[in-house]
Amino acid sequence: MQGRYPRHDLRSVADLCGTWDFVFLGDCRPEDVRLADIRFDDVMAVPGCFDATPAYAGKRGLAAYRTSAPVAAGQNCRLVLDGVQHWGRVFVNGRLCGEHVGGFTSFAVDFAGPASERAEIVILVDNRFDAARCPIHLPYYDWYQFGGIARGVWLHQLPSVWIDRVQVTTVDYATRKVSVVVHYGVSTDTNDTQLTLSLDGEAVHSESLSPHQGGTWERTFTMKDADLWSPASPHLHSVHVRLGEDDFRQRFGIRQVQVSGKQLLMNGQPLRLLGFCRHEAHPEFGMALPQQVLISDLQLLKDMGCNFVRGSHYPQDGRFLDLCDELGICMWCESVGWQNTAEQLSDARFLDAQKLNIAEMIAAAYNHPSVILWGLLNEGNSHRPESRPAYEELIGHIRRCDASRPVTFASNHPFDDVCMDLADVTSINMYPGWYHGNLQTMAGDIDMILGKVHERGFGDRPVIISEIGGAAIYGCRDWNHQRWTESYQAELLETAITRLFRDGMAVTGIALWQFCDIRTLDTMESSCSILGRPRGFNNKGVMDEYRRPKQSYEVVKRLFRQLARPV
Ligand code: ADA
Repeated sequence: MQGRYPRHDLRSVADLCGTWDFVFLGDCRPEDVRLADIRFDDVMAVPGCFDATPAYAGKRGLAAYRTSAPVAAGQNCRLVLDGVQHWGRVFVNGRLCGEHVGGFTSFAVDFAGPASERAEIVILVDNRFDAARCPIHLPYYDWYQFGGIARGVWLHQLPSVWIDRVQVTTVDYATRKVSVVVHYGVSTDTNDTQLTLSLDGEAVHSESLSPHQGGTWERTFTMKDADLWSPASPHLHSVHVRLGEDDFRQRFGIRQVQVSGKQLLMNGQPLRLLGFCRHEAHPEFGMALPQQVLISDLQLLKDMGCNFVRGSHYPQDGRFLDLCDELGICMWCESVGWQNTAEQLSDARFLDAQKLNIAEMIAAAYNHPSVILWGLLNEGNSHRPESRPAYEELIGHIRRCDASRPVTFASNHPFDDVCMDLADVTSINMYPGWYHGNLQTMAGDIDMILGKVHERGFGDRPVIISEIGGAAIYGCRDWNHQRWTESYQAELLETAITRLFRDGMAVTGIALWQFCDIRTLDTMESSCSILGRPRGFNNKGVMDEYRRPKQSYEVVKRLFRQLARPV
């Protein structure tokens, strides 16, 4: 991912975003496609979701995209694709170079530079549901899974020794000690390759390496007097590494997130997280949000006094994380998942796809100081003992990829969860006043659910209410003040926030469900069938899908701003 600041001064990187050739091949298997027979008859925006355009609205099937780019003949090349929804196969000059499962993570495809000076790139993209091919995108999930090359595409030309990524970890915020790990690759043995490193523009280290194969280089540095990152003062720093002919710039923040008893601490200070669950969705753009929408979403979050976003239910765009780093919004990043069953959690293919998704999510988001929590398996079957091995395996996998952040999962089983002890932070989804009870019984239901969490011993650490909310149809106002009206939703959210943050409740955070309305699936075979989703939308946003405010917007804003004030 190129990101919001220049990653490379030396390496040649071409941005391939723009207009690509396109054809919708429909109901055809990728294995049956002969590249030479593809007749491109249309064009499509990259990044973009083809089924968010009126011409292909609602279509599921195979599509082909094509572009071409200049390359230096014979040079090693790397194509970086930040998100192909939700399965992709990449060809360069007619040769198969790689494929990828899962739509929300960046992947790279390497190829030796062609003899010619142009690379023709063709990508087959499939947005159909096929659990065998793509086990982590299942048809019953409660959001519309758009298709297309939904995030950026970049063509890198690599020298014979190159830097894959640079990871910066705060070892000790008090002394400003950070560790820098450089992951590098080698195509030709090289002696005496110079590595130089600067921090915030100042050269701090230089040495000679003889890399014969890919590996890692690591060293710690103390950045005396450097500013720390926090939501209130989101200071950022940068490391620039030069290795032979290649270079890499990485932005980072100095901050540590720790669990201490019932508190979540950042740099020793307790955090109170106030925010929303957010899908990356817009009726006109699908899941390929233009920069302007990312920025305006953050403006709205800030306006409401939020300092927290739960990225439901998949890794969010790196450009959004860049903005969170700059604006001081804390992020919960989670891998793709939704109400996965014990049977799915026992399936090796599903687990392998989850592990890949988790590893890619963490590699891409590792350096973002805004990311404070890793999440997984939203509302999985964590109440069934058969699911426990999967939770153990996947949580262990997260910790092996990154031991520096706490791990959590949103559970909808506060009474009978059997995996909760595996997490560092207890996170509970609940819908009092919406799926059960009413506005009068709601406060009592919240107390009862939280009481149960404490009784079962899961309140001895930070507790986040990772979903709570109710739906309102934008513009629906009625004297009866019943479900689906804006006033019912506004009162429901007011009750939820005031009850959860009244003295003595001691929750660490809240992620209201949800930021804005989102298109969802059209099915009867799901816990969230179309009959409970008027217009085909999940209408629990405090804004509609075009970010027009409902009555609850001002309510949340008033309450969050009060709660955000230092006590
Ligand atoms: C669940 C789920 C959300 C959404 C919500 C709802 O808690 O995690 O994705 O489906 O319910 O609106 O019912």
